[in-house]
Amino acid sequence: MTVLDNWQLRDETGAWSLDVRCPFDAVSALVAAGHCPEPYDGANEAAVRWVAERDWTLSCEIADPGGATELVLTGLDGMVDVLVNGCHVLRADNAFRIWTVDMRDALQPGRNRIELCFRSVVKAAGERQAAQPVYIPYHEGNCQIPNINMLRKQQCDFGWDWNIALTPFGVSGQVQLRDPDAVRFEHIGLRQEHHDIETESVSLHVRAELANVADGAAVTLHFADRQRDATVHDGVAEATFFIEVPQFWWPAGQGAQPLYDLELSCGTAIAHRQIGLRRIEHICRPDDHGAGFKFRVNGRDVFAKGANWIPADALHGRIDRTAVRDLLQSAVDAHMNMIRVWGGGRYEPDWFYDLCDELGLMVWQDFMFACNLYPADLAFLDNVAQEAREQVSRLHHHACLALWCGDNEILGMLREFPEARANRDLYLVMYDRLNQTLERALRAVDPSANWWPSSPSLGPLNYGDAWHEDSSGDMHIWTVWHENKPFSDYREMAPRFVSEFGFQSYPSMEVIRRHIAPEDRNMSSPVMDAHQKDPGGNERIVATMMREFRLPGRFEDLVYLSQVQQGLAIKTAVSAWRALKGQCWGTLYWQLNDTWPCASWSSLNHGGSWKLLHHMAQKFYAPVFVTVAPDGFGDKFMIINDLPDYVNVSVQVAAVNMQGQMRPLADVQVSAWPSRALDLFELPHGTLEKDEIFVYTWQADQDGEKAGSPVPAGCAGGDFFAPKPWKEYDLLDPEISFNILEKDGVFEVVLEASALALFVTLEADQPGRFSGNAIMLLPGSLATLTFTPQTARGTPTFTIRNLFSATYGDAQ
Ligand code: BMA
Repeated sequence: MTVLDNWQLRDETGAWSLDVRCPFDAVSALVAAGHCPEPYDGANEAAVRWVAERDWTLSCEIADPGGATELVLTGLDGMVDVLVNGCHVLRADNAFRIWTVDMRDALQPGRNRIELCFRSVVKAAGERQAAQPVYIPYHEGNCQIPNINMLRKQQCDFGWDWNIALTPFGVSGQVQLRDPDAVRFEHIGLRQEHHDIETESVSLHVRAELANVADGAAVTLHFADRQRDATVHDGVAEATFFIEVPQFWWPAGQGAQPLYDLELSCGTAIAHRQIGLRRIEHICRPDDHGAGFKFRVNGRDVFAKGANWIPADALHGRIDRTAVRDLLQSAVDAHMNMIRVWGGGRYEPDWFYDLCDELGLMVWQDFMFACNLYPADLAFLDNVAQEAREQVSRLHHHACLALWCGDNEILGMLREFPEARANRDLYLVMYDRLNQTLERALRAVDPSANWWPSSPSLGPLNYGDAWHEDSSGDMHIWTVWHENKPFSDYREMAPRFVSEFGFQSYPSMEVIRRHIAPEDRNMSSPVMDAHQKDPGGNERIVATMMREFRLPGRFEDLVYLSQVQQGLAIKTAVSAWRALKGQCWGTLYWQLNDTWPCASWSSLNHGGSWKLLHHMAQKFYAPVFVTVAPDGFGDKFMIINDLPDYVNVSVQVAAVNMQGQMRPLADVQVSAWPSRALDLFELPHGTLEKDEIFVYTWQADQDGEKAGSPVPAGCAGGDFFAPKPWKEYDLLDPEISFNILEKDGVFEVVLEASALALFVTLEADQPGRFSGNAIMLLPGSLATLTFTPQTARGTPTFTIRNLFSATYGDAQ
């Protein structure tokens, strides 16, 4: 196939014209060419709006294409009419589909002109809404620009409660020419059959659909050092590989991720796939509580630990593989084993799922529908069915792919939109048609796929409230953030699986400095407001802070404390639900990453650096983890073991006062099984003095057959827990001193405190990765944090913060 690479983009007025290469989005291209200000800086968002409010044409000239007379277009992001030498050959209205055009009737000898006419997406969305037989509601809080639900493109493109509304459009894939008569693989259906767990053997069934081949043509397949020769019959060639002793693919933390190459060839047509051999079962059996929700991988129940994935940038033209790899690597580094590709974004490119295969990140994949209602006419449903079939065909073979889910939060919207409340029959039936369309399309392409109708959902055909009902299915628990409940409210729920819960913080100072001018660095400045898309979000952050902490006086301390607070909120939730292991089987917090620099629920900053939540996640998602579960009687210490086997653990608990004086309380040895969380002991209320908190450490070593083999990372740890809000403690100035040593471009910072120091955090004036942060220091013991700069640029200047420096001292 020939890639058409050199294009010219011009607007309807003729005022703007620029050269672009696919993939691109128009907003990024105009910014890069200096025609628009950087939209992520200051309050520039509005200055870029005009781009999507007009029509644009993308054109290129090609020489006589010879036999390559078919146009193949992927990622056509917008409402696009395709013209060849002025002849209309296609209207494309779905960014998630592959479009093909036979150009033979329109081509001419010599040079040919191809034009992609992009109708303003803002106008097109409004026109489509006006043409609907009934109004189709969309979430007005999320969609700052109306009617995104009319368009099959990324739903967060018109804004979201974390996204800038830049309405990008363009080509996120490629435009290519191909010979319509050449042999090609249209679809490669792959199905793994895992035989009984004793023998562990696996059959890989391959069913290749080909175009332009005669019956009897030969297809050669190579897999795992084996070769099969198949013959085409009715355009299909089939083969099975039997692997007696497979190397299984495992989620991160459970084992390795071996990937086998599969190659198919038929004449000049060649296709490749990377295959991880694994069985992922989605188990939702009725039980005493309701119905469970868990993933079983290769026969082993795996607690899903992770976060929600949103697009890596608000402008798809800015997304690149290296930066995405870094984000996904950060997820794995924080002991995550699953991400949810959320339904308001996009089906990610192939390389994204390749990375997840390599890293051992299971993917919960939503179909791209979120928080809005959608049309249910046949043309729309046909379009969606085709989209779903193509996406499942493209992605179903990935080892990482654990679950397909119909949408994000539409069931809640059916209760929220006044139109849907007034006419539930109509909108529920429309919704069900969409949902059934997706399920059918999925099963037609991959009958063995795991399917879940919606997130959250109590289960198939149950349209109840999975935001508050914890007996079955997956939950979105938003009581703390959206309903302003205290952190302890997380403990009131006994969910089976939590696929969303979150708490906002501000981006790190290193990010703020890049995009917010010094004079705007005030929490309620209009520019900071412009970087907060959740109405009331800033108030929620500060109001919660007033409940939990003494309020900082300086902007930078407030930013820091917002991240400590976010970390504590999510840690409270994860600790509570990991402690229900056996009944609850997963926590995916909202959200892993950011699309632009803004106040949000993310644990990674835009650009990939770690917020304090991510550092805390690395600890609270550790495979062996000790936690405190307060109840009416006292504080119960519990241990969770996510390793594949049991471990022997010793746990030491002490009371520590603000000076840092320790009073040992308990020292126990236990054998911790992976199947469920284990109670260690309970210390009654009154165990601690007024100025004391709990400090505890643990060390695990593997027992049984594995004795002597190295214990994986994350098996020894330490933590601290305050049973009262932090503002009730009279902290002392820990007078932290530090020494910096440089070794091969990595900076070691050795820290020492004179009193108990809490949430001690280093910041650098350049991008890079710290080995840890938000740590506790006890007087008399040194702690070392390392900083690895992103690029070598001289010795960084470090700033050190802790709870005392932010909320006492100068702040008062
Ligand atoms: C969830 C998500 C998003 C939203 C987030 C924060 O419901 O599905 O729609 O951004 O909450 O409000």
